[in-house]
Parts: sequence; structure tokens; C-alpha cells
Amino acid sequence: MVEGGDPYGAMIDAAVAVRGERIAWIGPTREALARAKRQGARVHNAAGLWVTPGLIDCHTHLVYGGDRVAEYEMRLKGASYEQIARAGGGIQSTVTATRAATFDDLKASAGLRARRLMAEGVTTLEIKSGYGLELATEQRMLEVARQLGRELALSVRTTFLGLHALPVEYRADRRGFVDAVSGPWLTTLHAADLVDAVDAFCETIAFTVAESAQFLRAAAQLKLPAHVHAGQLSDLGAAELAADVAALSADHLEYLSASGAAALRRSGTVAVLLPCAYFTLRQTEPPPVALMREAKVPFAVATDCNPGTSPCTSLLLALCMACTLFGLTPEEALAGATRNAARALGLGTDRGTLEVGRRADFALWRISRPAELCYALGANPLAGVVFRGWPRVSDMIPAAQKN
Ligand code: DI6
Ligand code: FE
Repeated sequence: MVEGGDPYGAMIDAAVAVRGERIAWIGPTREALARAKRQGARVHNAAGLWVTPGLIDCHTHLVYGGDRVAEYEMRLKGASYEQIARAGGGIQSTVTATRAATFDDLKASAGLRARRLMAEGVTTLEIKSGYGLELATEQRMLEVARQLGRELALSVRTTFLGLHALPVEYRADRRGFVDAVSGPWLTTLHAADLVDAVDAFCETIAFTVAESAQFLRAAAQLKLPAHVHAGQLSDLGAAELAADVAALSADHLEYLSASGAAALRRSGTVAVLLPCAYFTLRQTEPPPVALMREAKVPFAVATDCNPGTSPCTSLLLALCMACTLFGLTPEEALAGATRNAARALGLGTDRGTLEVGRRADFALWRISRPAELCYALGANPLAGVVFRGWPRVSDMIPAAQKN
């Protein structure tokens, strides 16, 4: 660690000592070298590099079949996301492709996307299901996410996005679908240990507040925490719902009222900003960041990687857009991909900061100051990664770490 500059709480000429997979000590390099010599510890020289916590992408739909390139072309010719969705395209077309994809197909394409994120210093990644809309495919998506977490030098948190879109076969029976998702599907996936959290797309083109509440409350009975897709296209009161169920995060929030922001603050729910979706949809009303700051709502930034509204596998690009399009400061954006992203996943006391006792996940950067991580479009200044205390020399988990 070199150089200083306060907003980040940075230390100049510092060293981090690791024991097992935890940070054991942080202090001046000179002292670290003396201690290492006494203890015979191995020393890695990161002179001239900046060290940050490993980046955390706390909102992705990484596992899916097919792509939506043709839809992109339609949108460029003037069709809106809502028009495409109402005409049976959009999410539905990805559902068809995902149902047709095998476990190996899904693992191969999602693995490629995960590696792209890892190449930019991501060490923890959230992955949602939601493109199956039938139990077997939802299960396969979550199994792929779990498998990626086992194989890659990356932590994966899974989210059962039970209410994403209404599948064709339930078109005449919305209630039956919400009941199935909130009942037997949830129970089965939870019993298979595939679910770390749940999520609902609460929106005019998706599910109502009451439907979302039914699902999120059923999950709460199983002690599963919630995320909510809230206020992406309109303000239905989904932020208030997120607060009511003490959700870990409310995500998107382009449309958020003062009372919604106050509710999020009271429940300690993190606002996850997704500027790459905003950019892709060419939205024009950014989330009310000033209101969030005023209400002291913590905010995170994520890619929302998905084939429709955010075909993005660069968290650094999301940070850039969070600053340029939403007006975040680079300090806020970086906290949004580290400390607050950890909080948004319920991991705030485990990782996301450089502190003694936290997990030893770091990214090392060849930059002159932290804001450079937000500033440069398409650059990748990553110099190295430490994951669970081990230098990540390849994408795969080293044998020594398997347990
Ligand atoms: N909001 C989104 O931006 C994605 N899902 C959601 O609930 C879009 C998903 C898609 O278009 O495939
Ligand atoms: Fe999303």
C-alpha cells in the first residue's frame, strides 16, 4: 500500500499480514518486515501498488442461456424494453433459452462471465436465478452458481429470484404461480441448500407489492434474507416493502420517494445502484442520490449483469457510470463495490474492508490514486488478487484451499 489521501482511509507505506484466510495485522511496512523476519513468514512485495478489499459484485443474473443481441438491435431501432417485454420478448426469450440449456452449457457461459469479473479484482459475486420460472430450471441455475463457487477462486452467494416474470404456462393463474414459488419451490430449493437469499422483481411489468410480500415473507419464515428489485421503472412502494421485510438490499431505485428512502434508512437496507442497466435502457431519471445521502441510506454499486438490460461484465465500468451518470463520488463508488456491497449480501462483518479479522480478499492495482478505478473507461489496472489469503495465480481454487 502506498500513498495516502483521507476519504478512503488509506495508509501510506503499509503492509498487511495474513494468517489462514484472515487479516491478522495491518501496519507500517518497516515493522511488518521485522516481524516477518522474526516469525519466518513469507513476504510478498507489492511496492508501488494500491491495495483495496477484493471487489464485490452484489447483484448479477450471471447464469442464463442464449443472448439478446437481436433485441438490442430492435431497441436501437426504437422499440422500448417494456414494449419488447409485453410482446413476449425480453425476459421470456431468455427463459426459453435457459430451459433448453444443459447444466454444462450454463456453467460454461456463466463461467466465462465470472472470469471476466474476476479479471477486474472481483472476489465475491452474487448470482440470481430467475430465468427458469419452472422448478427444475431454477434449481439447475442455482446448482451452476454453487458449482462456480466451488471451482473458481471466488465466493458465490446465491439468490433465488422466484418472482422475475410470469411464465407462459401460468398466464391465466398468477396466484397459482406466486403460491407455487412461495411454497413448494422455495422449500425444495432451500432444502437442497441452494439458496442464500431471495429476490422479487416488484414492478408494473412484473409483480405487485402484495405478491412480492407473500414470497419474501415465506422466505423470512425460513430465515432467508431478501433483496428486492425496487423502483426500476416506477415507484410502486417496493422500497417500503423492502424495509418492511428488513431486506438486505433494495436494488435499482431510480424511482424512490422521500418516505421510501427514510424507510430504507430505518431498516438498514442497502440501496444497490445499477447504472449499467440505466445506461442500456437509456433512462433519463437517475436515482435520487442526494435524497439517499440526506436520508443516510448506504449505497452499493453492482453490474446487474444480465442479457437484457445490462450485458456488462465490468464492475469498474459500473463504478465509472455510477460517478459520471449518477454523481457518486469515487469514494462512494468504491465503498459501493467493497464495504457496502458486503453489507448488501449480509457479509458486512466478514469482508469488504481492510481490517484485522476480515477475510483476506484483496485486489492490487497499478494506479496513481483510487479515483483512477472509476475514471478510466475500459482500462484494467489490476496487478494481482489475494483470495482467502492466497495469491490468485489462476482462476481455479488451488488444491491447498479445497476443503
Ligand atoms: N430487472 C432487470 O433489469 C433485469 N431483471 C430485472 O428484474 C432484466 C432482466 C432481463 O431483461 O432479462
Ligand atoms: Fe437485476
